[in-house]
This record gives sequence, structure tokens and C-alpha cells, in this order.
Amino acid sequence: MKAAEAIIKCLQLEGVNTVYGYPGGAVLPLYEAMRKLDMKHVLVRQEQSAAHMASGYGRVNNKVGVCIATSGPGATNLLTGLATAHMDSIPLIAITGQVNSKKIGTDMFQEADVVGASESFTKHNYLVKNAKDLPRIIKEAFHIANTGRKGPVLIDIPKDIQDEEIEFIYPSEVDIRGYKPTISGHSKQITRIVEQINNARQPILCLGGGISSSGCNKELVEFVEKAKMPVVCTLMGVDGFPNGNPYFAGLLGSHGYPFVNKAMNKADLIIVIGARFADRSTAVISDKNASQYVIHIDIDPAEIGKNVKTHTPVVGDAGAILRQLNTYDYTSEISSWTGGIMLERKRYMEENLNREWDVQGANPCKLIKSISDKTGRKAVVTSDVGQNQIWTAHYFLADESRRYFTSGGLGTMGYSLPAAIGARMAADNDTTVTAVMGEGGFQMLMGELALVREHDLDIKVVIITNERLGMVRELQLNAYGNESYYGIDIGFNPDYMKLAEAYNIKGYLIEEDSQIDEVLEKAYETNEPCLIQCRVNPDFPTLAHWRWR
Ligand SMILES: Cc1ncc(C[n+]2csc(CCOP(=O)(O)OP(=O)(O)O)c2C)c(N)n1
Repeated sequence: MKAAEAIIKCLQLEGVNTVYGYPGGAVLPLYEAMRKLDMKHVLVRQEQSAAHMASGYGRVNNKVGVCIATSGPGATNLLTGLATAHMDSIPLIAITGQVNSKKIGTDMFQEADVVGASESFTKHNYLVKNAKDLPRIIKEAFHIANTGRKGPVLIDIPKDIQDEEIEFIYPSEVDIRGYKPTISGHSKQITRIVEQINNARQPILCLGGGISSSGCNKELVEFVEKAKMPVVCTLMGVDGFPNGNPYFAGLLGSHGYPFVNKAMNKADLIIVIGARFADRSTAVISDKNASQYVIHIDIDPAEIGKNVKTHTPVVGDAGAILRQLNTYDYTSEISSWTGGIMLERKRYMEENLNREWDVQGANPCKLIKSISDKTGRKAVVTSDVGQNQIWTAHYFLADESRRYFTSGGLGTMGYSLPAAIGARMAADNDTTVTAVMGEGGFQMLMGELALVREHDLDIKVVIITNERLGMVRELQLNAYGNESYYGIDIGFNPDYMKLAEAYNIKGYLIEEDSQIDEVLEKAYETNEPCLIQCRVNPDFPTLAHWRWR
């Protein structure tokens, strides 16, 4: 069998039925193999989107999405998408074509050292030198991408190698020397955690994306209901724990709730699970009290203690460790601490939603809260980067895991629409998919709107427009004072209603709060895609609460 056919066969044996890609000369044999072997190919409009779509596709059901690009510019376009997935530990497989193996290093047409370039953006990468290694490499790639700390794996395959004939044998097992992720927590560390919880007066549990990645939401709820401690989350952990649960306090960090950051300062015990605990989560937590005890649980030992001093490091899978913790009883008396934080949450949410802003136009917080109320439990929301991301993280209530997708670590504008397309293709029909973004992020990869109609995807595309790069404007205001704006005006916006029409999807415009419910009613009553533009005043802030300190 041709090596190219063997590659597609391997993907099929891994359960892959859709790949996101863009063809070119260096992947011609692969495309011919896809045609022959009936692999569904989704033609994206820019390779970066292929990686974001594979990410959204994989995130809904805990699968591994696959993206494909040709050599040179195709592969370099893919890199931002890979870096985005890498920062957020999202498993995916990227296959790139490469120039003929004998020509590598000659600066041949469309040659780029993508293995070198992607080194720091992938969990692992391969340059295939021998066609007969391909089945083993693909088996390994899936294993590496989806185990331990998950992440993208790139396989760069010269065109002549794709054309070779090989005997097809797909290995049933993988054995990679030096790669054996630790799953269970060390028993002594587990008993230390239990002791610490029982001695704590003001504990907090902080969740990151590792919870969804491990698929341990049930174990987590059981643990929290036993230990009765308040739960906070990073941006990647928003959908790790039911947002309606009485122990859920919400988002921490630079864009989090002020009462959560205050509680983090006061806590005598912080247990971090499946989070990098990086600057966006910790930078605003000032005057950490000296007696604060930190336990950091993560599958990647390199993350533990990297940013914050850790007293008890625990390496392992979040689910396995929670199962261990659930075998104990918890006796600490913390109900007034937990109750106090929950009361603050209630007050904060009510105050913010009912607050009269002294700016005209639609209130983006109300818009997102209404989308959340309207779509109920089986909803996936993707958000882009900027103010829209923060409004969504605050007011979209995720009740189940794998519901809120955003680019947390790299903060890649343009993520939302392609991720929603991938998510829509993988989600079941009961799940609504909504993509929220600003006009800056939308215009970065807006060509993908074509796929919404082309594939008849029921996605509600929500663009919150303020004729500015809103988040940067707000940062400039906070850093340099009033009216010190520069380089953030979007001097021309297309007519979004006509744009929707051009793509043959329905367009709705929201200009004030009173239109929100009516538009959402129409948008969600059918299974048809639509584009909703919500005009927001550029003075509407996300970061006002930074000044709480
Ligand atoms: C690819 C990329 N370029 C630049 C940035 C820096 N950046 C962060 S937020 C932001 C503004 C986003 O504006 P818009 O998409 O209109 O959303 P808004 O903040 O108004 O909701 C920019 C430019 C980024 N995160 N990603």
C-alpha cells in the first residue's frame, strides 16, 4: 500500500472521520489517499483555522482532532493554531507535507523547517525519514497527544515518502522509552492533603483546564460536596465545575471577580488542581499571607511550583487523585467561610447585572447572561480574546464540562469562529453552539463564515462591536490615563447585516438592551445559523474592578 494511504488508514483506525485542512503540492499523495479511502475533508479558508477547528472538534467529546497543511506557507500558517493548542494542553495531530527528502536543506520551493519552527509549540514532533516508520509514528503521536499533559503533535512528511509503497501493519500498542506519565498521587502526599484540609479554616480549591482534560467532573463534585470548600477557577477551568453549584465562587485573577481575589489573599489553604497557576491567575493576588499553605496537583511535574511557591507538590491525573481523596472524610468547620464567599458572589452578580451604566447602548453582560439563560444546559460557547472573552467568562454559566472554549494561554484572536465550527461538527444535535467575538477577532478569520453555510452548521455567530480593539483600548486607559488611545480604532467596519446576507445566513442587529430577548428568541427558535451583531459603547468596561486594591 502507498504510505499516504497507510497514513489515512491509521487515522481511520484511530477513529478519525474528519480532517481539517488546505491542500498544496507537498500533500498531493495524501489528498489522493483521502479521496480513495473516503476520509471527510473540511476545506478551511486559512490553515490557522484548521488547527482551531481540530481543537474545537476534539474538545467537545475528548477526541483528538486532526489538521493538515502543505509545506512552507501552509505549515507556517498552522503554527499559531498549534501554539494556541499547546498553551492550553489541547490534544491534536497536525500533519504537514514537506519537500522531497533528498531536497531538504536546499531552500527548495515552499521549503520551511517546520519541525524546527514548531519545536516549542508542540508536545512532540516528527520528521518522517522512512516510510515504513509511519504507522508506528502515528500510533505514538495519538498516544502522546492524548495522554499525560495533553497537547499537539506534528508529523512532517516529505512528499516522496508519502509516495512509497509499504507493508501496512498498525501496531496495537505503544512503548515509548522515557514517556510514562504518572497517574496516581503518592499515598503520603494524599494523606498530607487530607490533614491540611482538616486543619484549614479558610481553604479554597482552584481549578484549571486539567479537570475537563481528565474528564473527572463527577469525582470533583463528589469531593467538593464532601470537603465543602469554595471553588474558584482559571479561564481554562470555567467549565470544570457546574457554575450553578452552591460551592462555585467563580473566576480568579486579572480578569476575575474582585471578591474571589480577596478570598485568595485571605485563604490559609489553596489547593490548585490541573492549572498552570500562571500570571493571569496569580498576578493580582497581592500581599499573600505568609501562613498560606499551597498544594499543587498536576500531571505535569514541570508546572508545579513554577510560578507560586508550593508546599505540597502532587504529580498525577486529577481524576485519579480526586478518587483517592474521595476515600477520606473531611471534618473541618468552614461553613461560615464558604457561606460568606457565596454571599459575596450573589451580591456581586446582582449588583453588576442590575447596575445602571452611564454609557448608552446594549449591555454586553446582559447579552451574555441572556444567551446563557436561553441556551440552558446543553450549550457550547466559544469566545475570542478581548473584552468579549471576559464578559463571556463572567456571565455564561457552564453547567457541564466541555462547554466553554477559549484561547486561554496564548490569547489568540480569531479562535472563536473556527473553534465553534469544529465543535459544531462533533457535538450532538441537542447541543447549541454559539461563537462570541469582537469585530477585531472576527475579521482575523472571518473567511471561515463560508463554512457555516457550506456545511449547514447551526452556529449562532455573535459579534460584539464597539468600533475599537476594545480590550487594548481599556488597557491603554488603565495604563496611561484618559484619552491616551492609539492604534485601536477600527476605522471601517463592514455592514455586518449585508455580510450575513452575502454568506446567505440571517443577520440580526442589537443596539439596545430591549432588543436582546427578541433577537435571541428568533435566533434560537430555529436550527439555522445566524449572525448577531451587538453594538456596544466603547466605554463599557471589563476591568473597572482592577481598582479594588
Ligand atoms: C493575534 C492577536 N493579535 C493581537 C492581540 C492583542 N489583543 C488582545 S485583545 C485585543 C483586542 C480585541 O479586540 P476585538 O476583537 O474587537 O474584541 P473586544 O476586546 O472589543 O471584545 C488585542 C488586539 C491578540 N490577543 N491576538
